[in-house]
Amino acid sequence: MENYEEKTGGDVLAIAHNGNLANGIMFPPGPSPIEWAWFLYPSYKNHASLGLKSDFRMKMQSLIFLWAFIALLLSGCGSPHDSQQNNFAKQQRVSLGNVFFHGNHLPNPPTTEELNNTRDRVRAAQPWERSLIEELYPDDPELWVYATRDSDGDGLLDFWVSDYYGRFLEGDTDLDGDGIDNVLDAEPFNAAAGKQERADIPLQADWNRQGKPAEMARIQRELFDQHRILLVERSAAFTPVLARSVYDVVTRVYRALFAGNGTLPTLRIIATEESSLLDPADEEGASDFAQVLPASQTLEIYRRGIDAPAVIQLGYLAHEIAHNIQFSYDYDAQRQDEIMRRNYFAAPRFLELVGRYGWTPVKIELEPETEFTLFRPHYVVLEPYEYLYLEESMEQWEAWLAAIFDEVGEESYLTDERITELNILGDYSLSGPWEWYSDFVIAWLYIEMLDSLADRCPPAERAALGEVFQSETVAGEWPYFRFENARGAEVMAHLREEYPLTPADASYLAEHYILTRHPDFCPSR
Ligand SMILES: [Ca+2]
Ligand SMILES: [Ca+2]
Ligand SMILES: [Ca+2]
Repeated sequence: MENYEEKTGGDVLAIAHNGNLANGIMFPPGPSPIEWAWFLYPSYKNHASLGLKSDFRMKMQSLIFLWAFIALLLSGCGSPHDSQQNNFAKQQRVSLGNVFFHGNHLPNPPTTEELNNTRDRVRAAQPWERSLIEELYPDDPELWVYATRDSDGDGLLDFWVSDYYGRFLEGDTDLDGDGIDNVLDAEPFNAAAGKQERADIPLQADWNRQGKPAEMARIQRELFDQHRILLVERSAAFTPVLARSVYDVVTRVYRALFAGNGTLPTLRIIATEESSLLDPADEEGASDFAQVLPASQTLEIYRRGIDAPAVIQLGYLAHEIAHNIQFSYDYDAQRQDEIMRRNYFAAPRFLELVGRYGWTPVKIELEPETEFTLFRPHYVVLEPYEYLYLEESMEQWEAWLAAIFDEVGEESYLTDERITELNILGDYSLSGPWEWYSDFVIAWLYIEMLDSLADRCPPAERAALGEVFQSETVAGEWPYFRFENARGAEVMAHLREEYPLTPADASYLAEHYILTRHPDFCPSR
């Protein structure tokens, strides 16, 4: 651990229990470590495998290096470099065909002039921009065009790209500039086509017309008509269970927020996708449940999240929508524009809120290498802060947690008194104030659900249920998250006040999400 921190200058982002730590991974040359900061990587991850994002890039880079090396060795005898790369390039194009909704048109192919211009612009770009785009799309100027194109010339690029393998993400939310959002536009790459009379669920995404189960179609219709949230399938399908979980989180967990046809300006789309990474078969992405993309106001749910037990879906969806809520504290047109243009985040109101619970932002200078003008890598976030919690840095907390883990072992780790008395929920919650807050939302929700059983279940049985729920269901998905540690934390009063659960909703959720998994407890009277 010490060795690791020394090598990385203290910017340890991999979490203490990740086996990869032993190798002492260093940050790759190029953009400074701020880009890997956890803030705006609001993915609800498996707590056992945190920090892997910095590994991805290393692996990607060594992979590219390996291809080049093999190609050099074998050039002339049927190069595996080419076939590997072709496969990769093919995946990029398949992914573009699902970027807004399943089977959307592909972008218009570049003209010769566009290709030449883009080659020139890449050649003239800042070195860090040039090397990243060349790594992401090796020898593929057509993809360079898509990554740098601004179809309607409004200054917002058509796409953002994931820094990990370059998966294309929605950038300009109406890229052809015809006034219809991409996701509602039957022809998102054609300003002269795809318009509708009014912004409605389009044919290509309408579950009613696709013959989905009536309950799913009703949920999609209600969330869109009343709350302006579109449920949309991209590379993966919704399940009836997931649609129900989404519906219950919006209309019950956040009932007060969405009451009276309420909307959240920072949540527009909830989409299902196979993976956060380009290749769904890539194990590295397999532990991602879901993620919020603030620029396009989208919550993406991945395979792990789609297949998770319903009560886990309830938890990570509440966590992710809490991120949309965090962004909404400071939402206005100008801030949204800054996020969409360059991923610049300013969140004074949210920081003031978490400041009441021990979080202190420390202003830092952004490195020049975080400025991208040619294209927009998603995880390069311009957030001019690092954070202290109870006056200790994230690295100090991580080292402290790791020492306790080493001392008492996995079994007793999160029940250790030093951890419980500070109401620490787990490793991920100490990666920054954003995840800390969202993890407390899960804990608050689960505790409210369990407590709602008070009228039908004696305290000892409820406590036993809580233990089994924690150790069997929750720890099965998130081994380093213990919601019970939230009991007594100061922020719980804020959450109760901000998101008041009605007794009817709390007991409905307990019944349908917890007791269906643990039916031996608390029989109804
Ligand atoms: Ca544009
Ligand atoms: Ca459009
Ligand atoms: Ca159009």
